[in-house]
Amino acid sequence: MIRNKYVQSWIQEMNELLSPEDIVWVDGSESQMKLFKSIACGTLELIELNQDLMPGCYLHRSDESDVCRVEDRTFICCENKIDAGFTNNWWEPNEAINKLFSIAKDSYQGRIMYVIPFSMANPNSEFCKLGIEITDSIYVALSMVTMSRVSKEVSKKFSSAGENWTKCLHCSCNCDKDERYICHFPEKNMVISVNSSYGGNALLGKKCLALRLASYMGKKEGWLAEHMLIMGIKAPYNDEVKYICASFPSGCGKTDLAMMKISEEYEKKGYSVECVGDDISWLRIGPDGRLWAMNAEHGVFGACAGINRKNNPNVLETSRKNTIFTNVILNNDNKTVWWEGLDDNPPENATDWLGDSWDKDCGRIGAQKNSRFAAPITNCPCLSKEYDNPNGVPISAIILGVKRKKMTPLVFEAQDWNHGVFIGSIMSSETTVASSGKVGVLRHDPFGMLPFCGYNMSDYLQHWIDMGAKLGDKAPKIFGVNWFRTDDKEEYIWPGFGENIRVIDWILRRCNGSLDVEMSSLGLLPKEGDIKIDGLVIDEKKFKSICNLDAKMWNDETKKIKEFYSKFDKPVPRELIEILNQS
Ligand code: GTP
Ligand code: SPV
Ligand code: MN
Repeated sequence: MIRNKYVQSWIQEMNELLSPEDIVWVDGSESQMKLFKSIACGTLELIELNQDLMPGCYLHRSDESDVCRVEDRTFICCENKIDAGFTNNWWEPNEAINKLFSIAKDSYQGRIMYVIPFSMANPNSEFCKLGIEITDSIYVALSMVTMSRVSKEVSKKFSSAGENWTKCLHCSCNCDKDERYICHFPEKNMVISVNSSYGGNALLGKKCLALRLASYMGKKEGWLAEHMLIMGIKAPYNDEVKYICASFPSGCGKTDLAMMKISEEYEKKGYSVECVGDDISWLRIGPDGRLWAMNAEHGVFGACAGINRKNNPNVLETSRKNTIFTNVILNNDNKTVWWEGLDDNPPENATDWLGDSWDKDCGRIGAQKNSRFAAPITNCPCLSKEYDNPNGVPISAIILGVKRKKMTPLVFEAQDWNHGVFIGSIMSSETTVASSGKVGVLRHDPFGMLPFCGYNMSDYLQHWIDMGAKLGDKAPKIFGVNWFRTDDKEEYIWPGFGENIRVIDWILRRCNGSLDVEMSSLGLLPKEGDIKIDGLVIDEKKFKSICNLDAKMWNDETKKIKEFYSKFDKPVPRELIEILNQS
């Protein structure tokens, strides 16, 4: 129980609306989590995995329709439509609440109402944000404890928080996809989500609070909430670890980069990589005038597809204990999990994500394409000792990544901060399975924030420009990357994963001012030979092609950018228009 009259009156109000059988306050304690897991195993919401091989691990299967974020059913419910902007769906707040409450009414009947007081970012940081999620799903409750910070200490913080916390209401309902709504009320500091229990739709501290509402708060308070990983890199020519942030749209490689395993050869040369965060960064200007970043989360909600011992052993290792898997294959013989691409040993006696019997020759894939794992970030073998620093870490460079078969070079550098904001504003990337809708469709996704910016996109870009003006000559350099260029056979040209250290190396050297560059219309490109490819199996001609900008393709691209800018419902900052006109 929390001593805060605003909390108590909201719980009372929700109790009357939802009519639960009982109320359980979640404190995240080990004994409570143990109890929840045993209850969830009893109701088959969780399946216990092999506790010798994978201690503390469980499998969950979702409703067939409920496997990813649903952007077309996600709304910003602010007073004025223009404040949500053309990149968001808008719904008048009172109308939205009426509809959502009619769906939520009595929907907890015969069920438990779990009340989860949580903190996004370290609760000892002056920058943390408190929230309370109410849910009737024990799977959501367990996942929230992994992904955010839930503890007795956090609960105590509410007694002096007044009204300064976010209301997060989640109702499982009957998972009706036609009545599924993920609604954000920035002016009321509230989120309501009904009819989905999938991560980004239901773990309301994550995308809903820490990005959509936090981006709105950041605009008002002078900071940035971004879809970015944070990593530290030790390089032989730097005395200290340098930290960088990198944004990529959903499903384009953040978790992999944040935890990348570099080759022994690079380790021997004196490089090492550490992870601070893999999905959501909060960025502020510190007392020293530099940009500082902190991880808003405390867990990893990672995609399983693509994880294996070769490409990303650190990500695999992160998911080997105290992890909840969703929608992967169950090996019935040894009660472990499997997904396509994990290794060459598909289980013989297996059950697929839908609960049907499965084997490799049955003609169906067994793991849902957006199957996920939720693991404590403390599992990460390369976790930075700074991951929890209440001040965050100082940022030396910002990377803006996209997934594009053509056009965007492997790496390039912005001429200055505003040019970097321009590059962020024109990011165009292929859609992935992280969200419903067609996969592989190229779309503009500024800063990887298209689905997560909780306010008008013009104001967001202006806010980035304003942050740069405040940072002045202390602003980090901004870079673009694209690991995903393909050849005529549709095969990736760049080996990616651990070899991305070679690109990061170029970026860090550029931050030290030690390399020269080539000019291009998109930005500064590496000079031939400056990105090391020794020891790689890569066709030199193809490598050269991904390091350069094709003039005709860029020319076509500028037309698409103009078209995109013309869709904005408030003026695009003039600094960006000027850059476009010169490009
Ligand atoms: P979300 O959690 O949805 O935001 O995804 P993410 O941005 O964290 O992406 P993640 O690291 O889960 O990777 C997504 C997909 O990209 C996986 O299928 C990876 O195998 C693939 N991927 C990641 N890095 C690379 C790379 O360097 N090269 C190639 N070719 N593929 C990569
Ligand atoms: C994403 O889609 O960007 C994710 C997964 O990281 S979710 O948390 O569901 O948004
Ligand atoms: Mn993500």
